[in-house]
Amino acid sequence: MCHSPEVKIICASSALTTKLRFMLRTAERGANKVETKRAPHERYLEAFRWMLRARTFEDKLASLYRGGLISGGVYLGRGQEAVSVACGLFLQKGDILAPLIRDQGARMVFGEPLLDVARTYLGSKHGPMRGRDGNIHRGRPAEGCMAMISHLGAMVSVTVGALMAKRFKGERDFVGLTTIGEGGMSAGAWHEGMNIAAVEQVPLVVVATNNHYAYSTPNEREFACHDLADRAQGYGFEGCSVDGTDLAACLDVIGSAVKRARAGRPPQLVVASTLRLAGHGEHDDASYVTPEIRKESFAQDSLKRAEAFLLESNLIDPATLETWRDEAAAEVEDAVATAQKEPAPEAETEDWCALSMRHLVDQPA
Ligand SMILES: Cc1ncc(C[n+]2csc(CCOP(=O)(O)OP(=O)(O)O)c2C)c(N)n1
Ligand SMILES: [Mg+2]
Repeated sequence: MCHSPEVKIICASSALTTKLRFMLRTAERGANKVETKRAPHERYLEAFRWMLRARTFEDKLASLYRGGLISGGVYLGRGQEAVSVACGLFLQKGDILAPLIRDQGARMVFGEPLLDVARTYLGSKHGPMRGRDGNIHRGRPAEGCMAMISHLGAMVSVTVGALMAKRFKGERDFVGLTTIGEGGMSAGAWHEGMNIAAVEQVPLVVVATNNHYAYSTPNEREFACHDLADRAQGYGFEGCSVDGTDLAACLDVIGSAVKRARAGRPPQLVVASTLRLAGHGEHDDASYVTPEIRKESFAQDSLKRAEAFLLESNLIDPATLETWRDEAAAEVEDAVATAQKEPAPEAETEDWCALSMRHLVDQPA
């Protein structure tokens, strides 16, 4: 469902999949006349590989956590990779990304090295948080990737502030993108951030993932409106919904929202529907998720869906898929093995600042 006449056309996800399938088949034939149609095909494949990398890395983190090798929490984006990868894929140098706990995909696409992640979770003193934070508060602000303060709405204001700073400096053509869970959409900080974003008309995209739970609280105990995207209008945003399990739809809808924000339209809200296919964190067995809800269409696994589509359409063969899996696993193993060999921090002897690494701060004191 879309809330602006201009965006109506992009929001019918099943029609989109049909359109993409057609484009992919056409592109596959390789005729010259399809040259202009190649972008969606290549974008889809690129996105799928990022999803695969994110899932492979997170599966490894889960296994390290179960083996007692990670202290602190491990929070995964399993099932939300299509949304998260699409969030990173349309950003460019000079943009701002403020990711949350389920955004391994977006982080990687926006340039976060795997080694940063491995070092952070494994407590290496060479990590961006110098081994002082065990999970998701890492960032590279000098490169536009904000370090997360909280999952519950704090990052909207931070992103608005970063965008206003860019405006004051006379920069052009930039956008900021931050994410939120449906639970976070009811936090006061989120409301304040959304309001000021529209007042200041900053080029912002907020991608909300309704994964149907905020920890163990189900949707019916979280909000009473019909469609969370309806809230966009009240803030002065343009709003849109998307099936978060459908990679083609996520690419189209989130890509279009980024394009509109960059073109100077009002701030954009996209609400994606999924099911969280993990516990809130790896400490949580999610036993409160009912068998009925697991049968809903929003409970599909976006990675499996994309994989089935690629195989069915003969866009990749099983051997290629296996190679991609092996490559992703090798990258992950490599990053983890490196971080595991590195020393832990020495709190008494080291310099310290809020980000733990002075060179990551925009303007060192
Ligand atoms: C004030 C506060 N209360 C509770 C928490 C713990 N907490 C972090 S995320 C979260 C649930 C968020 O749900 P949602 O916004 O739907 O995001 P999801 O986890 O589903 O991605 C909770 C309870 C917190 N970080 N801060
Ligand atoms: Mg949620």
